[in-house]
Amino acid sequence: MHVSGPLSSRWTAYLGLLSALSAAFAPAVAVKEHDFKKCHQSGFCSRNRAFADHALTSSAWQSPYGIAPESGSFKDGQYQAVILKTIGDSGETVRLPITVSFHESGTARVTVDEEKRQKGEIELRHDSKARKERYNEAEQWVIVGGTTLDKEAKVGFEDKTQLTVKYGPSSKFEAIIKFSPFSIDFKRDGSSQIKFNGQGLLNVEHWRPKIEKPEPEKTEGESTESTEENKVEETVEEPKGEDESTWWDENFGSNTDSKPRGPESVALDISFVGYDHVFGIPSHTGPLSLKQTRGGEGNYEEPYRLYNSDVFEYILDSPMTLYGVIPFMQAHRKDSSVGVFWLNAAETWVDITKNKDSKNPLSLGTKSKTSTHTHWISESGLLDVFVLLGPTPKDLTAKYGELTGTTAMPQEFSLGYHQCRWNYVSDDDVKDVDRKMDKFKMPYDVIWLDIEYTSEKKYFTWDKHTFADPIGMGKQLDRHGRKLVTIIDPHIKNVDNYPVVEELKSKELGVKNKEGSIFEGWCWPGSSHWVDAFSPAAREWWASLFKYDTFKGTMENTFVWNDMNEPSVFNGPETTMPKDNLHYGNWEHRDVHNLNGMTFQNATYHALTSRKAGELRRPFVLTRSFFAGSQRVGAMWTGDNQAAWDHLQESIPMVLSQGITGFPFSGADVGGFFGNPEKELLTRWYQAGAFYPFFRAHAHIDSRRREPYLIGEPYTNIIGAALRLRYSLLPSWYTAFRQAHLDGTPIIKPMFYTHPSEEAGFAIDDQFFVGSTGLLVKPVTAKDKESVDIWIPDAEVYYDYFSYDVIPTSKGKTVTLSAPLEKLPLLMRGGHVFARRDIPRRSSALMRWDDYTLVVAVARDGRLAEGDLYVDDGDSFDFERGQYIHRRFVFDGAAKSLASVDAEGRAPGDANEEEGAWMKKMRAVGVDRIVVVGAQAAWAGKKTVKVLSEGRTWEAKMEYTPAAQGRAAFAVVKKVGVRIGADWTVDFA
Ligand code: NBV
Repeated sequence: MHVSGPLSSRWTAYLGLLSALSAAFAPAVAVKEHDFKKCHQSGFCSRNRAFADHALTSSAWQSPYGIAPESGSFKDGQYQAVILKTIGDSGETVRLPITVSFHESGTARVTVDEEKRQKGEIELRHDSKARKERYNEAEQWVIVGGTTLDKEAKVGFEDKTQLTVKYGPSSKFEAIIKFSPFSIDFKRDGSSQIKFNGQGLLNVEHWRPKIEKPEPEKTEGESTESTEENKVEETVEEPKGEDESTWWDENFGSNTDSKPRGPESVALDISFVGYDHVFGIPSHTGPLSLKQTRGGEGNYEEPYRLYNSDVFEYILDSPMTLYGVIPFMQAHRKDSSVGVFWLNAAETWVDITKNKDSKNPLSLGTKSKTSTHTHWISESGLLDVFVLLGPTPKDLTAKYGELTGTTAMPQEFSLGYHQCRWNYVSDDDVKDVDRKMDKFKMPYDVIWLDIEYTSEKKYFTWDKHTFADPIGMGKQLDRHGRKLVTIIDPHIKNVDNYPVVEELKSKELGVKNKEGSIFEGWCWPGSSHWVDAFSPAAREWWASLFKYDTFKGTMENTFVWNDMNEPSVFNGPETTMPKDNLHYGNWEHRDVHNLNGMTFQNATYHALTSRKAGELRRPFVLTRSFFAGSQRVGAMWTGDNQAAWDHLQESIPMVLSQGITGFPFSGADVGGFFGNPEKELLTRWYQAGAFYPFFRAHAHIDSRRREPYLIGEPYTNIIGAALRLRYSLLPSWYTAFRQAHLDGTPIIKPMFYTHPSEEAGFAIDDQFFVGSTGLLVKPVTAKDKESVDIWIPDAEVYYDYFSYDVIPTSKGKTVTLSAPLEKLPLLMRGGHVFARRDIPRRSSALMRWDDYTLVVAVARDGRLAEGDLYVDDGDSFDFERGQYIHRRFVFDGAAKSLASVDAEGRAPGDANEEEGAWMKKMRAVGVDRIVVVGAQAAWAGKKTVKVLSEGRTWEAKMEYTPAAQGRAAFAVVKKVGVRIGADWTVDFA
């Protein structure tokens, strides 16, 4: 291996550090914060914060940006003009073309570019091969719809100072574009919601040549920091006092970023007028309702950072960046939600402040209400922002879903339980775990292989000693419909006689360094190269590696896990790639960093669709790093958490945050990655994890084995019950995924989302609803807790899921629920019907033809309860051609009946293709039981109900249990005898 001295010693040091940490591991260890930048260590962040400080404290401040009115034109839903940035007192200006687009979907988009860079009229330093333009391809990766221009958008008013455009549904939205200083005020129904540049923090760092000046005489002892060729830099353009020290190169640790294009950040203040809660911009630890970031009690000192990073042992309650980024923020107040989507893939920081005082000169004059001011700062690229005016949280997730796409319909198995650890050490080990799960009656669907299955960390190979017979292993799993997930990382070992790296090099498909030759860095395998998934040729080649006859040992039940795709580079700056590395198209890594993980997962997703000619199945790819749009190609998890109670607790807001920002297929490592969870913690974690959309247990290589059957009684039994609960509810989970796929609705939903009028619920982030089932979950996340306090958002009746007890409560009350270890606090909200499958089996595949149980939770007023069930083959894309069943269940208390109708009003045979074998078989699957919780007293003594379906009428047995000691009356109809795919009515009268 060709390793340079300092690298190799740093590598040794890293490994030393790793093993020292793992040997003496206690979960209290925390990230080395100094390995990651704070704002003051990031040149563009500190410049923009300083700019903001100046603007916000000087009464004479006026934003130097103004639209040249004569440059503007409005046509077919789009306004185009040029913003002039005035530099200092010189009167000199820089031209910044602006486009404001109004879309039929009701969103608006503001894009600001820089003419000189756009035209390539700049000089790059250091003979750089980088592109000259501001990065303008993010939309090609991210945006999939919702941008058809709204030809109905109309200019309402225009003079020399401003232009007003009316747009959106019934022209309820309005954008007031003020020319000088430039600002935009977005209104809904006549009142301001979102303001751009209201505080005057817009900043586009324009291109300028570096002026070299001879080095001034030095007095002895004085140091010259970060200079190149013994020269100091200065320009004539910027106002005095601006910090230029990081314009041309920037150091962090031992790394120097060469910055061939000089300073090029874009920043903008975005105010949410009258809004006191903002949510989104994952992934961070901390509360769902984001904190202020400019200091003060209980606030952060640092902006939220958005820069995909492998943060080793991340800490809680912090604005530090994590592995993935979604720059989508929602603001919420009573009955109103609005949002912005900042489409920029470069390093980004977001400051948040809230302002209550209307007399403050900085306030926006919004009476005494709180407004939230945000300051978005990106290192490079276009300024490109989408504005969503709501008014409901659901409108926001739907519009965002239109723009960036929705969750892919998952492989059905992937909603089951996943058993993972670093590492199952051999194929025998895997087979043994598989058998033991059966022995202990623990359902599971997937077992995972981490990096140790490979031969010396060479992906697409197997360690022949430990995994001598991967196909034999795969076949054993397949016997119970189970799957295998193998890890494949983006770093490719740089070693002789490894065809994968040889091809990567010879075909020139790797990421390049700033000189244009293949980038070499360090990761698990030692010296490595990185596949450049931005390149179409690289993606095509990547796909070829996954063919069953190329990646030998894999078969139809093998799926893939992409880790380390931030990308993690052990010897790189902040454990990632140098920003001056080059990707396909000669874009600098700086420009595309936050997209990197998504492009890699995307390449793997497409690879899995072409493993064998004629086989087209839904892929399953788990990713650690992500960006807006990743939801279209798989699932994510929250990375390397710790086996500690506070990490369990934090997992809930983190997963909720993923849901409201369009990437709901998410979960945290159950049990905690680092460390060894005590038994109670592990048990509670399974109870919570059973309600993550992605439910996987995982553990670090140095942690003790903790497969759920090892823990002993009573824990094993309790965990088994949590697993079986998950499995029985799989039909409802799958239905929730379908909804997410259709319109971007989160799978688990926080209170502000389901009850946007209830202010007391806006900051609650430790309880949630599941899909539209009405199931309200409040996991226990603290040690020795035998009860939880749950907030009840409305006046509906709530029943305990297990006992059918009626929860004594009223709207807005917090009630205490008893929650001994064996009990997960789970309530059913009245007014819902949901589907289950109650026969416990080893895997989801083995349940697929099982009959259903329908549960009706009768509403407080006894009237309507509704719900739905979606089912398809869970594996192919035939659902896109109508091969699915989607039923709607309506319980009508007045009519005393429960009916099942096609949820989309389709008659049998309406599918746009003849019913396939799956559909025919599925239609005949039955509804075995109906449980009515909150049954009417009038049903007492009734022994049968009348069933009508498919032209026949018959009677089914019903057992009625009267209300007693706080428990609701309930009725169970047995052997209902209807088919799930048919229309039917059960008459309780
Ligand atoms: O591949 C090993 C681990 C993996 O188990 C974990 O889930 C990832 O987040 N991987 C990180 C690399 C090393 C972590 C210390």
